[in-house]
Amino acid sequence: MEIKTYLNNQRLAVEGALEGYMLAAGVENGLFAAHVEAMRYSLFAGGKRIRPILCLAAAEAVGTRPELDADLLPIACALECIHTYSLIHDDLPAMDNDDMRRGKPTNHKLYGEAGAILAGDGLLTWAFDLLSGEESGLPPEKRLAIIHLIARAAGSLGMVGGQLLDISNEHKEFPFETLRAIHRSKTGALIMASILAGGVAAGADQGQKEALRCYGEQVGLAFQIVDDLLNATSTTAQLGKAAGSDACRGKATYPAYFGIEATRQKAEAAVEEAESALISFDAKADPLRAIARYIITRSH
Ligand code: GRG
Repeated sequence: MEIKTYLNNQRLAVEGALEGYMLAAGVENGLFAAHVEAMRYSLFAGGKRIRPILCLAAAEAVGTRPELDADLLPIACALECIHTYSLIHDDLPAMDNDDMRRGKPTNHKLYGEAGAILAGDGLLTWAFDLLSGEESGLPPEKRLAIIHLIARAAGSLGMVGGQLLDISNEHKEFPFETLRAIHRSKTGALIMASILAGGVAAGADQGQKEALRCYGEQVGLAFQIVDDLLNATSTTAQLGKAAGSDACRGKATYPAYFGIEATRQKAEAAVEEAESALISFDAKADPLRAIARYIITRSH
């Protein structure tokens, strides 16, 4: 399987669906046009769409029902909306105060702080609109389970809590376990929820859910380790956002604890564990396997 082609096709499917749902919601014009423009600016700014793609790939690994993708796309899109909201808020002056993201000015640089806060709020709320609305044909009990696991992952016990833990520990020394807790909640929780949501939608049994959980844990870890490595070793032009910003902000990172080479080995080990977690799955899990490999070779 050619992973680049697969990722590109899935990305286009997610982007097409996002466009379609936005048009159908009828929010493009009228009184709220400026707000929707700010939401659209970040939503279509060139993200990799890795969370929605993981969601679709996890469902593919578990089941082959042909209409599954159509049922799942609103859920995949909701995950991307939540991720985009988190980046808009993360870039705000009150948080990381970043001017550039994906090679473009950050949301608040164009729409002001209030506009960016509300663009993030709008995306987060729209995500739950998509999860609970008419767009998906999944049965209500599956939808409820998915909404619950995504809400848990995005909220105070997941991404929001992790962000606060991260910010409040800047310029402080703390044990490595705290760094793992920051990563697990700030970055890992939404990645895990994306994978489990796909599994639940496809009707994963207990054993399959457990395997997906192990895979998600390791892929989330690899993703964050690589993010730390890229921040430490790439240029701003390569990243499309400020390189070296972790060190400037006094953020603890894997390279700060272990050095670059040992950090690379840890990323490789996490990917190998992610692959092992899928041992009981057949070839339908090949996209999940390839995504795990892609994560440590990505350049931005
Ligand atoms: C504001 C509640 C709140 C949370 C923010 C996600 C996040 C929490 C902060 C972003 C900081 C950061 C660099 C985290 C490391 C991993 C990460 C989420 C990277 C960005 O995700 P990608 O690489 O981004 O999937 P693209 O641009 O491809 O969408």
